[in-house]
Parts: sequence; structure tokens; C-alpha cells
Amino acid sequence: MAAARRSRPLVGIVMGSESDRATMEEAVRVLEEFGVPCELAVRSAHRTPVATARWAKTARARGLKVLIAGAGGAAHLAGALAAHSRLPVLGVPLASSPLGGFDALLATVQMPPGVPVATLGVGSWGARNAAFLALRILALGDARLEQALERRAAEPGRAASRERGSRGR
Ligand code: C2R
Repeated sequence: MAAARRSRPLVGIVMGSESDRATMEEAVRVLEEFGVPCELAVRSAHRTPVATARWAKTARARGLKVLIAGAGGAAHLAGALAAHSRLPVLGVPLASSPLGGFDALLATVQMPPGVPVATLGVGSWGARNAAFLALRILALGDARLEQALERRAAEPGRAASRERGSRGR
């Protein structure tokens, strides 16, 4: 269902650890379905703070329009991106710690006013919805992408069977 194949990444996806990759690749798959290229990187606000700030500060110049951050535990990654970039930041709390993602949800969702992070659900549901939300943001300025989203929404059987397969981890 490619809206328009592009080569330059429009969405930047960053995850706190290699161990988050399988979940965040769910977001990549959604974007690929619509022909929207993305960057996928590992950065940590805790472990690699300088590299994280650099990634965020240079995101707009690299052509990115929307940033997605997936992190588990004390998840400060999305907030760090929002501190260093004025692009929209979508946060995906991941269930990687013994607290099952509730810790990451709380760490991501309650940002101080003026530094927004649009926080999605926990785990793969959140990762996929972050990609869908990014597509909706991009579609504000892209009629072909908007049409592609409308076409997908008009296929409830296909969408329902696809979403049913996952428990959201
Ligand atoms: P490891 O598996 O590498 O020990 O990471 C990652 O997102 C991961 O889910 C465990 C978890 O730590 C998270 N992490 C963060 C941040 N950096 C890593 N929450 C951050 O900057 O917020």
C-alpha cells in the first residue's frame, strides 16, 4: 500500500538499547507498508547522552519530520529528544523491566508543559500506533499518504485480522 516511495527518511526511530529492536521494528514495518522511509538508531539518554542530544539536534537538518522513541524502565529517551528538538516526538514505553512497562509509561507520559511527548501504548501496540500516528502527521501535508491511510481504514477485515495476532508486548 505504498503512498509514494521516497528514499530520504522522514521518520526517525530511536531505541534505548539493541534489546528493544524487535519491538521497534514493528513501527518500521508499518512505515514500510506505506512507503515511508525511516532511520532506526540506538541511543540512550542515560548511557550515551551526548550522542542522543546530537541525534536529536541534527534530526531536522537530516530531513526528519517526526521522531519516535522507544525505551523501557526509567525511560527518559523520548523526553530527551523533545528537549533537544522541536520536531514532534512520539514516545513508546517498552515492557523490558520487571515492572512490565508501567515504569516506562509513567516516565514517558508526564512531561513538563512546553516539552511535549505524545505517549503511545506499551510495547508493540504502541510501536505500531506510533508509526500510524507519524503517518497521520505526515499526511497533513501529503494527499497521497492521506488517501493510502483512508484506503487502509476501509479494509477493516484485513486490519482486524492483522492486529488480532499480537498481545501487545
Ligand atoms: P539493556 O537491555 O541494554 O540492558 O536495556 C532500554 O530502552 C531497554 O529497554 C534495558 C532497557 O533500558 C532502556 N533504556 C532507557 C534509556 N536508555 C536505555 N530507558 C533512556 O535513555 O531512557
